[in-house]
Amino acid sequence: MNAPQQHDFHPLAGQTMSGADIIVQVLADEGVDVVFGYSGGAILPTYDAIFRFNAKHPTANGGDPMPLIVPANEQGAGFMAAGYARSSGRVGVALVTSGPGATNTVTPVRDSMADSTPMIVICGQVPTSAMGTDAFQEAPISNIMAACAKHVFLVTDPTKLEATVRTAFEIARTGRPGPVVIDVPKDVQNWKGVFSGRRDVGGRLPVPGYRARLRLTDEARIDDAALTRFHELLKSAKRPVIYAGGGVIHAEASEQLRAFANEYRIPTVATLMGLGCYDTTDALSLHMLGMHGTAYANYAIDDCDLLIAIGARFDDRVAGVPAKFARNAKAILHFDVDASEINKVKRVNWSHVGNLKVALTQVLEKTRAEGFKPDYTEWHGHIADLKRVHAMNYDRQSATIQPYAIIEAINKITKGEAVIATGVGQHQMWAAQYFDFKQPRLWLTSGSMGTMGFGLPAAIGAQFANPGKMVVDIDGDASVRMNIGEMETITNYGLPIKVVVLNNSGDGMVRQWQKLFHESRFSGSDKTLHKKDFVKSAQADGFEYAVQLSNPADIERVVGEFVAFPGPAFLEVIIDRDAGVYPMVGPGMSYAEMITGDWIVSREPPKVLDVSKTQLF
Ligand SMILES: Cc1ncc(C[n+]2csc(CCOP(=O)(O)OP(=O)(O)O)c2C)c(N)n1
Ligand SMILES: [Mg+2]
Repeated sequence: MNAPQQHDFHPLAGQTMSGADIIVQVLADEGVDVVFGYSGGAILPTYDAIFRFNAKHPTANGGDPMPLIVPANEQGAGFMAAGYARSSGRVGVALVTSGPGATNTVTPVRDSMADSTPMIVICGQVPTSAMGTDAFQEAPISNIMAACAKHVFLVTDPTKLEATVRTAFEIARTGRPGPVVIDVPKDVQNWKGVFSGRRDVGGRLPVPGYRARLRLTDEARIDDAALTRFHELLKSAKRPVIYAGGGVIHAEASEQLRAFANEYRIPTVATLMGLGCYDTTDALSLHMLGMHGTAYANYAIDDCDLLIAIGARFDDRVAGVPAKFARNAKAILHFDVDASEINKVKRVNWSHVGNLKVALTQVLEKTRAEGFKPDYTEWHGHIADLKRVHAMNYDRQSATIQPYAIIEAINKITKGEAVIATGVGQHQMWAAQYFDFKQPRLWLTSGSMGTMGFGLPAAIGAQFANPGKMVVDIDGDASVRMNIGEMETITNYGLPIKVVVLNNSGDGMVRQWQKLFHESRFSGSDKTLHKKDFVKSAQADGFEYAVQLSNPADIERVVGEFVAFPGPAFLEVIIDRDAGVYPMVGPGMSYAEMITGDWIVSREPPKVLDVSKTQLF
């Protein structure tokens, strides 16, 4: 017999409410404690509902239970919601008006899809009677977003509004997380009807296909034969490496990953998105692999005889030349929640699709039961040599500030415990390489999309999700300009975020590629003649601490002062314009051919780059 179905009703069930009130009530039910958004005609009823909700339910200290945080631009709201989600694992919410308000969130929606970030964007829409007439501020949001969101709902039947909003949360946070867009016409917000208040699955839309797929992966277990095969493959390896990706963080499986890796002391590399899933200060952490990974991580990948990929997808920044990736591995094993990632880029010898927490627990139980006791002494010695000989390094005597020194100086204070957000470019890679991350969800960066302008709003969202935590934004002079309006958002809300701009007077990463592949023709990437005074700009935005640092002798003192400042603080650092990101695995190159620059020891003399092999940026 089936167990009796549990019904869970909200105390307000059965009451008559407006559509807008229903939206806000469901947000509250789902635990939403902050909304990021910008108002406008088509979303006014819901803005009004939030105002009334907050007035009616003050917190113990008289505050708003669901504060509404207003950005300078809706793109900012989207990235705030994403920063909130990435740093907490909870669903971030953005609330915007129709037309331009909604289209301004396309970039964060696509960014969140590409990096598997759970987020909900609620957009106002023109009234149903006006839809399709090119009405004022009408845009075909469900069509536009369908191509880049995990799911889109256009609510035309107001009786389905409540179930739709509840289902949106379910879809955003389950399986491979992602953004869900809900387009709500104004008449649907103004409609009055009964609040069902049903919070269990019966109060949601029937999405049988989706739930069936979820159940399959949730209930998937590695069967005995596969467990035995896993154990055999592991047992026959002398030089195993774990290659851990963002999936470990999304699945909240960092603890299980650490338990498995540490039980056998298996060296671990992380992708850009996986940083923090394994403590980077551990002796067996090889930090990041890939195009700009550490030389020792990439060499370890070349030297390993078994690669265990966990929640990682062999993307082109890691396996640019799939055939040469992990070329000495006798076997590759792959755990993922998404079946479409298996054998997508690289053929694997063993795979499992399912919940990572469960799968990692299963393999650890199996290997324990088998009394697996590997002796990796030789491999550990090799790893220690790789880390020592090919350590990250730079010109420590330089007369100009080297960007790496700034990250190192901040890291010395924050010790792998601060939340770090970034823009996109060289500064992003330097931050990834030189910061430590002791825990997951501390590293917020736009990985797959590589969206400049991500840093400031993501840091804001993260500070709301983690009020007591140190949040640092490491930005580029170009990236920060993209959403520079959000500097004022930081001071408007008195957020103690530390904003660093590594100023190399231009699009450094673009310049690096132009140097390598376009004979140093710096087309459109030079900002030496730009007029912006970043310190004055920060002061104008209300930053009481706004300082420029240009002398290497002042680094320790100024960075110390800056990090210790109790409120919002801004630091512009004039860095060596020619500083590069090394190592670099150029297009078409294998890890063995990686360029390590002047300060990191390479195993092979650098090769001449052949750009013709790929058109990838
Ligand atoms: C929205 C967007 N536009 C263009 C690019 C292409 N792009 C990648 S890095 C980069 C330069 C970034 O310059 P800056 O923020 O100053 O960082 P730096 O590389 O100098 O550290 C550009 C233009 C991008 N990633 N995102
Ligand atoms: Mg720059």
